[in-house]
Amino acid sequence: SKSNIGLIGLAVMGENLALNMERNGWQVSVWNRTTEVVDNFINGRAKGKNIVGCESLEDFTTTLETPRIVMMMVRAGNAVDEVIEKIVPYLSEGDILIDGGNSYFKDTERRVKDMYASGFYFVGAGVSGGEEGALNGPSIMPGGAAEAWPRIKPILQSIAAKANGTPCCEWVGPGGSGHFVKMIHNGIEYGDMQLISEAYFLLKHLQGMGNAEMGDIFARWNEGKLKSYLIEITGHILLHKDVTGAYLLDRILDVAGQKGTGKWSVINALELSIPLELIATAVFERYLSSEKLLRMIAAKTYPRKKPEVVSNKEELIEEIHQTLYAAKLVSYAQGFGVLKKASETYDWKLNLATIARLWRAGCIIRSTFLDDIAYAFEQDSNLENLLLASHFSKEIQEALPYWKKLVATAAHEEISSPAFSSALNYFYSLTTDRLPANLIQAQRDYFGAHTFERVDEEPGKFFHENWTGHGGNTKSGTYNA
Ligand code: NBP
Repeated sequence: SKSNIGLIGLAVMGENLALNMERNGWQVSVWNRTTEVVDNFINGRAKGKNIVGCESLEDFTTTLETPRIVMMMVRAGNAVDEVIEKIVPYLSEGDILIDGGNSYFKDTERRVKDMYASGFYFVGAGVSGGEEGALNGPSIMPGGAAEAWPRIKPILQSIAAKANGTPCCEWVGPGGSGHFVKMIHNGIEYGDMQLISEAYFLLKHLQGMGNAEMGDIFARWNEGKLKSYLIEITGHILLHKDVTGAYLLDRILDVAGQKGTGKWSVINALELSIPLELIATAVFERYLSSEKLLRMIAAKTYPRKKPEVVSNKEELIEEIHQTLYAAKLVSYAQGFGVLKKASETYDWKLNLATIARLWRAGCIIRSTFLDDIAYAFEQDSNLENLLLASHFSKEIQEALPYWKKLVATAAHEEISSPAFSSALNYFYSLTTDRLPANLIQAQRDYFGAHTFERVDEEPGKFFHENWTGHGGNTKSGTYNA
């Protein structure tokens, strides 16, 4: 019989997705550029399963029921275009190509258009959950040619993670929107990881706490409003010992790697003129962590006193707990702000509640907190900023006394907590109706005749002042880049 779906690319993600599909009752054909990989899979983990290994792309396409559904799990970038180019001669009109890799959304935007023009339906689907998610149920964020959705929906929803029975796989929108949403998911993941790392660092240095005790604290936090996969695994990581019986975490070099999706999130936030400071901080901190040698030299130039242990331990733990929550909320408020602006800019009509629900299970940022976010957007689909939702404003008000105290203590004790303080400053800037931007406007007008609006005049009326008495009357054009 013919296969229901074909999968291209048998690295860690593709292999596990194929097994997931087969387990859910679908017959799967597989192809990989390096044929040996196919053989190893078919004779290994796929043995005895309803999975058809193919040596050539031509064979692969003949084993599929038509119209065909082909999912690619290859490295993002040129590899995707190469596979498309190679497979298209064997496809027929109406066939569907899904790119499940971490492709850049603008590439997906282009591929959806080009494939439409050739009579094919292209879908860019973000897949999150790593190896385990791919096997047992990832979060899937498909977008692109909407015609494909009814056909791919049963397969993708069957393999996706379920949150209270609902699959974490829903249609996101047109063009590259699925990959954009996945990109922001990853950016948020960077932010969450940075925040958790700052919490760990403050527990360690403001209390001199050991790994076992911190592991217990994270386990406890995982039962409350911070309940999430990343909090859970942090608890496990803290307690993990290597073969010598030492805590492994203490032996891992403090240099963080990255594959670019955090950076892309920030670049796109800059392009959309929307603040995404917390994620930007997380990305920049990874860069700074990589400058280990420079940090070692600088540490000698500016020797640091040992932080003083904060006396009230339970209070400090609560300060960190509340700060972690509040700063995380700021990060999500910024992330969803970028999604909202992207939706308007690219006319994607994203449903932010649906997106929050897609992330409740299967993916790395899964958490109970996303239920509250979904609820907030359900109550008000035009919500300007998550911090304005009544549930969250109560939470922030509760956290604020702890949050500002902790940021001040960390600063005083000379412990870096850039994301905690960035979040607090965003909160202060957001919640004031007078920023010092009046001075910036004055300076811009002073040196460049960039003009300004006045509080005592209509908005949209621009003025130029002859600040020095010898300037001309010629203004610069008013526009915002
Ligand atoms: P990789 O990102 O390491 O990609 C390896 C696969 O791409 C292999 O099957 C390889 O074939 C194939 N490939 C390459 Br490289 N160049 C090719 C080309 N020119 N033509 C055809 N095939 C080519 O694998 P992965 O980690 O499984 O990730 C797959 C996708 O899923 C990526 O886009 C990744 O960003 C995304 N993703 C990964 C994770 C994760 O946790 N790893 C999670 C979520 C999403 P070969 O065997 O012949 O070299």
